[in-house]
Amino acid sequence: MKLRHGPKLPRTYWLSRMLRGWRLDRNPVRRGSDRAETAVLGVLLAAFLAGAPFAGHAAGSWAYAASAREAQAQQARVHQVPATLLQAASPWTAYNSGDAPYVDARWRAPDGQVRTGQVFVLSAAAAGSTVMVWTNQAGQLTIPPLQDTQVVNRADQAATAAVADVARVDVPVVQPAPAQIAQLHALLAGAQRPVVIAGGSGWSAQGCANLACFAEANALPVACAFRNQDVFDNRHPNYAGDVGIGINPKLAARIRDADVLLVIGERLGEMVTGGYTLLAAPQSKQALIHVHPGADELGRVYQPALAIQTSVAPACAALAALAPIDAPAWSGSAAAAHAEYLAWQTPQPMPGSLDLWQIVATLRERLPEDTILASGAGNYATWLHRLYRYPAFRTQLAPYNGSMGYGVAAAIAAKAAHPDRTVVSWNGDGCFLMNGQELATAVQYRLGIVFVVVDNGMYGTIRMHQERQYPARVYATDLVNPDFAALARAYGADGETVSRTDQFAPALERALTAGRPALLHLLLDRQAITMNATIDDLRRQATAAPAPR
Ligand SMILES: Cc1ncc(C[n+]2csc(CCOP(=O)(O)OP(=O)(O)O)c2C)c(N)n1
Ligand SMILES: [Mg+2]
Repeated sequence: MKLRHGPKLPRTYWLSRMLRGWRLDRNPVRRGSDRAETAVLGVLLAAFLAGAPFAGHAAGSWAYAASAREAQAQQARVHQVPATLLQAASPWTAYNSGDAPYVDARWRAPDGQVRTGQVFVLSAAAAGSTVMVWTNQAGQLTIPPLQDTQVVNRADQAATAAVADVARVDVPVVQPAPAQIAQLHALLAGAQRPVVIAGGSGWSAQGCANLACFAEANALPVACAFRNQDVFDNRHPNYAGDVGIGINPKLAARIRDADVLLVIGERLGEMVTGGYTLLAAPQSKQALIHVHPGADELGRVYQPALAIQTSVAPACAALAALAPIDAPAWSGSAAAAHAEYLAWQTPQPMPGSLDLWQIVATLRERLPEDTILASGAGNYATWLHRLYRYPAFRTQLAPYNGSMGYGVAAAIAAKAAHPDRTVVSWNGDGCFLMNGQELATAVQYRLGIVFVVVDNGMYGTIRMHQERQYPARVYATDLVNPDFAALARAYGADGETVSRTDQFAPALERALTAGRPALLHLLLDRQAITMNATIDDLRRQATAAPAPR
């Protein structure tokens, strides 16, 4: 028997409508009416199957009417409720006509819960005032006619969700055992060539200041772990450089030759150990003092001479309070390490008309001290890591796990959290292609970020590995890129192409003062694949002496 259906509606429509009715039965709000609808549709279907053709028609019409009723019901659930505004940033100055002033706000909803989210405010509403929050359970944003102090909840579901917010869990602070700090002091007092490596989680501006105080009092050279370069002022005379990809060979030698290695807060993984070569595992030649909050990390790969389980902040406070070691055997080593760090930044020639050494030097000179620099993963980032001097805590956002595209998203979050600070997002072309659509978010929230895209037309890092391991066998690493500057303009951001070094400083100036997102598209010579070798160099070296597999 052939199934028939109502006018203009395919039979699958009303069959699915029935199924939907059954599903909605579980929804306490809709339960009653949908059960009735389902029952009626069931009767009509049975009649239709029993040979009454009109029943198909009636079922279709019924389903149609039922869905209209449902839409109406959803509409009815859009309602205004009074809420108490607790805090709201001033609205943005109008971006362009028709643009809505969204601000971050906190308000107390009628159920007593405190909510946070982006809200739509016509004029600055004072904390404590009652505002109207519009909710819409269907998930569609409804913009009501606005009056002063009227607020629309954009995080639509948040104002009406029946579930409580997830409680914040603060990780307990673990204090170092005083006896272990005394042991640390004794080990250090007996050292000839100590080196400190700082990194990991749990840092604060105070913790960083305490570390600096400890380093100064004891003339210690301090290196920062991979992509944790902002826990020690890179301009400090005791700064020795960063321990990660593309480490300064002189710093690597200093760490290998150290007799006491004090590692504070950092996990001893592949990046910070030069692939487990700077320290022999499991028993390192250096007497290892490992200060870390996680019991699981201590002794996991390396057997330390002293393992101190403690949070970073109290550890640094305890170190700062230690009596300085008199006339240390290593005096002068911090200054030597810092000189080697500076020498490592001496500009080297690179192919093409765009010189990234000079460009990062321009960033160094021009950017305010509290600028946040966000980057992703790729060889393009090595110029930034090696040449930028991170001056203060929380000025570097970079993926410890090497995830590409991080520089875009991290910059957006940073600028949203710190609208008054300069934020630069430093990306490769491959990286930017992974998250570049978030330019729309930056434009939407009027986040004046400077996006830099270093475009070498390829996944350069992977090409580097190909040339080292399989010279001249290029596979799937070329990229066909859009005109990134034009793309930025299409999003509503500023966009400029920079193909020569001398164009960069004025373009940066315009981007910094644009008052909205701006993208600088840097056209890099394809040969500039690493900081010290071109594609041709790598190919030549690999052909002359094939890399061990
Ligand atoms: C999400 C993700 N995918 C893949 C990789 C592996 N990977 C590391 S660097 C890289 C290429 C980066 O290309 P680009 O951003 O253009 O920088 P370049 O190396 O050319 O300087 C790839 C694919 C990664 N780190 N993260
Ligand atoms: Mg690239």
